[in-house]
Amino acid sequence: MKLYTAKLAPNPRRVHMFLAEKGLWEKVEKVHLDLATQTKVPEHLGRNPMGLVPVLELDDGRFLTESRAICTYLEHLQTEPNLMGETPEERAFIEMFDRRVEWGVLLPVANWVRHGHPGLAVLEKPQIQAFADASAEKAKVAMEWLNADLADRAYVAGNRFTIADITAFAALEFGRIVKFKPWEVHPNIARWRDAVKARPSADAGLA
Ligand SMILES: N[C@@H](CCC(=O)N[C@@H](CS)C(=O)NCC(=O)O)C(=O)O
Repeated sequence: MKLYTAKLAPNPRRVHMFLAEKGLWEKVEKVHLDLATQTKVPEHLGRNPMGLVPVLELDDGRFLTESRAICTYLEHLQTEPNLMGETPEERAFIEMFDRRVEWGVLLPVANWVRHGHPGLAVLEKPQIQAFADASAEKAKVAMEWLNADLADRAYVAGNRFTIADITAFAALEFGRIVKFKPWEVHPNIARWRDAVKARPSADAGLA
């Protein structure tokens, strides 16, 4: 398998962490693309018509896109450690929390960074500062419910580490580009982030 990916970008980072947690990091060849110059070219559009990463090329030559779909595939390929739920109920709740942080945290943080940071102007045309500002507000509001959710459990989806923690962590790490550091004001987020950051998978793909 071959992963078309990029350093520092949040969706690739979700897959990097997932691979590392599964012990599959070394088994997948990584091809790092420059997001400014190598994703909207015919070669990559042939892999993903949206011109985005990550893309997992399977051994039969098919291209799998969408971070969560890639993770679902990897979860079935390598069942331990389980990151997406064992029972129907657990699977559904983990998916609920994962989608909640994907749409409620990652999306506003990504829009804040992409529309607000000059370094991302090459990817986001036009960059709209008002949208960055509105997204920043949404991200800050999201931290209120995330911090409250984490008051009575260790991790985003319950008392064990799951894909939902990977998504939330990747989102907050990306937010550091705009100096978003909610762990400095939200104690439960701080405690949770320390625990996730201490996992070896947190550094996967950064070197
Ligand atoms: N829904 C997709 C989103 C993928 C995505 O937005 N990838 C970004 C990096 S985080 C990208 O390739 N950006 C390049 C660009 O915007 O041109 C997923 O979950 O994988």
